[in-house]
Formats: sequence, structure tokens, C-alpha cells
Amino acid sequence: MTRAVVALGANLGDREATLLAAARDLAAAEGVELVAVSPLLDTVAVRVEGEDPDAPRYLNGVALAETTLSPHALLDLLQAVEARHGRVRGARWGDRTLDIDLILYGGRVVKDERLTVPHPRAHERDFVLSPWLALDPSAVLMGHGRVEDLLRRIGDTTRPLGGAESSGAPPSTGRAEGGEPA
Ligand code: A4P
Ligand code: MG
Repeated sequence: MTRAVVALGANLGDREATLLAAARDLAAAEGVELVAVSPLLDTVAVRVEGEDPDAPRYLNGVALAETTLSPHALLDLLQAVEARHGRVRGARWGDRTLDIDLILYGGRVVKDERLTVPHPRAHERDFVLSPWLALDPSAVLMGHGRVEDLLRRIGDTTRPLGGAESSGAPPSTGRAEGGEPA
């Protein structure tokens, strides 16, 4: 068995339902044991040009799995689950109902035309690091160091699902716009 770290994201459709269904699909797959799924976090869309506050926001999470599948067989599975949930491959980093990336596969380094592991951009993405850290406070991203340190360096702009603006802020008191009632 090899420990794999998988990142899930969605910014179209019922994001929460899709991510939970995808996690169930992974748990049910031959050769995969789902160990844990992180809290789902609401995140600003990152486009090729940078963060886009006008794009539909993402819901992101991370899952830990134990697998007997090879890295490429696991990628096949992740892509089959994406397809089952209506993923259409359009623009790079474009809007999608479901994206599943393989972040880590044990201590293996893979670099070919289909697969790069560790994921080459995970270290600079709070939407990967933050849910991963929530799941595993001692997580280490091979080649980059402790997830906690990486996240502190880039800053965490993620929000809890259905929560307040940022962690720690009290929910809105619902102050009336038009002044106090008479
Ligand atoms: N591929 C290579 N390595 C991997 C890997 N480790 N895991 C190949 C998964 N796939 C890998 O991916 C393109 C090709 O990458 C695949 O065919 C596979 O063989 P894709 O999913 O078709 O396209 P993509 O996801 O648009 O491209 P890319 O470059 O993988 O994008 P990223 O880096 O995954 O970024 N903003 C927020 N807030 N949250 C997000 O989740 N995700 C993206 C996608 C952009 N912005 C985001 C989010
Ligand atoms: Mg992808």
C-alpha cells in the first residue's frame, strides 16, 4: 500500500455535492482505501493570469488514501471520476465541475508527459495546503518542506464553507443598513 494525497476542486454546479460524491467514488474504487477527507474550503479562483475575484469561487478539499494502484492507474481513476461528474476539459485552469489532482504518491517522483508528482504547483496554493494541513498538522510536501511553513509563507485566503470572511472573525451581526429600528 502506498499513501497518496489527492486534491479536489470544483467551481461549477453543486460544488459540495460533487466533491462528496467524488470522495465516495474514490472510497468505493478497487485498490483504494480512503483514509480521511479534509474540511471543504471556499477559495478564490486562480486563473493563468492570477486570482480572479469575479470568477465563480471554488470549493477545495484534500483526501488521504492508501492505494495498491500504480501512480498512472490512480491518475486513470481520478480522471474517470472527473468524467463521471461532468468534467469537460476546456481552458487550462478554466471553470470546472470537478478537478482531481494527485499531489503526492508515497515518496515517488514521477515526471512524464501524463503525470508530474509531487504536483508542481501544490507548494504555492493555499487551496491545497490549507485543507491538507487541517487533515494532517505534520504534513510534509516532498521537495518543499512542512505544509505549515509553506502556508504561513504564502498566506491563507481560504474560508470555511458557509463560514465568516476569515477564520476567527465573528459572524455578521446583521446590522440594519437603514439605521436602528424606531
Ligand atoms: N497531470 C500531470 N500531473 C498531474 C497530477 N499530479 N495530477 C496532467 C493530475 N493531473 C496531472 O490537467 C491537465 C493534465 O495534467 C492532465 O491531463 C494530466 O495528465 P487537467 O485537469 O486536464 O487541466 P487543469 O487542471 O486545468 O490543468 P493543470 O495545469 O493541472 O491545473 P491545476 O494546476 O490543477 O490547476 N483555483 C482554485 N481556487 N481552486 C482550484 O482547485 N484549480 C486549478 C487547476 C486552477 N485554479 C484553481 C484550482
Ligand atoms: Mg487538474
